[in-house]
Amino acid sequence: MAVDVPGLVAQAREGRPRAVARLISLVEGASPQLREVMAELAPICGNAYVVGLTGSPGVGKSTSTSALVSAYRRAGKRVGILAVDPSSPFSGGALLGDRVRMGDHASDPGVYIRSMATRGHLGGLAWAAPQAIRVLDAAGCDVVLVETVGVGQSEVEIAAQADTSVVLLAPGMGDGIQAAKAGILEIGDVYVVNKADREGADATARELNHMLGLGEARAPGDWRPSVVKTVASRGEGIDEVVEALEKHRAWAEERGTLTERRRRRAAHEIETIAVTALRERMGELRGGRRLEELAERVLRGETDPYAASDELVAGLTRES
Ligand SMILES: Nc1nc2c(ncn2[C@@H]2O[C@H](COP(=O)(O)OP(=O)(O)OP(=O)(O)O)[C@@H](O)[C@H]2O)c(=O)[nH]1
Ligand SMILES: [Mg+2]
Repeated sequence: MAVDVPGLVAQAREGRPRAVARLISLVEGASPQLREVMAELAPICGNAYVVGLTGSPGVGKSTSTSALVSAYRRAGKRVGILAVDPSSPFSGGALLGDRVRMGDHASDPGVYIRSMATRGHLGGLAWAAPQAIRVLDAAGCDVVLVETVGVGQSEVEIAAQADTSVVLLAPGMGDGIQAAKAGILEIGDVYVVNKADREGADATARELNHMLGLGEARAPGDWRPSVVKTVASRGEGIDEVVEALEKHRAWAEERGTLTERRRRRAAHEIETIAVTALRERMGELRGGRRLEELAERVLRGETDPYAASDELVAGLTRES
């Protein structure tokens, strides 16, 4: 049954949670009306400030997110939360836990909470998350917090595409090395050493500062990532995190980095959608006659695999 997309978008803009949820389901489920949804959203997007939070499991991302939401709510901002789990095909585990931890905010009409599992999606995370962010943006969220579970390549990718990306660590051996391995030291604009109530927080912050300082020499005016210590479970240090976020945002706006990042995010989105479309077309072709015919001609020596592939690729774009 066709959904009244413009009506739904209008309701979402009024801040109706059910309309927002409905729209996210439409984009997440790759509904046939996905294109219509995206076209409606396009002119009303671009106001939300997107913050990515990433870090090892259990480091305190959800607790920090919840504390950040409280801080933003006190400042009168509307907040969207997107928890993305790229390793899970279910919106189950993480969601349940987060519901509990986000409990304070679940009934707040100024807060949208959404969990998203992306394994099994064509194009994965890169494809689904930005579209859900667009919905939250269009729904009038001033800030969208994107929590990615884990520190694998796809998490790092998603975090790197935020306006500001926060990397969380906790005191303890090996976290620094893990971070370096995952390429996390390149993507953080703000580093948070959470669980600062535990032993070793100062050492971790020091180690982090040291590692961040070891990178290439920065040109004057370049962003120097900040390192903030927090006890998220008690809300300690959260105001400092907000301050660091604001500082990075102001810097990024002034330097043009914000626009640059958003352009890169859009380019990545387009590329992902295009590659997904091509892959789908390719899949259709694989079952069809075109590829068979070309293979036959290669067998007969009438053409070579390169020329045949050129023909196939040209056909892919022409016929779509
Ligand atoms: N001691 C201490 N515990 C904390 C702190 N922040 C969070 N925790 C606890 O650490 C555990 C994990 O916190 P979460 O916020 O769920 O961590 P997460 O990074 O979202 O975990 P995943 O989503 O599973 O990757 C919970 O039991 C929290 O109560 C802190 O500052 N100090
Ligand atoms: Mg979590």
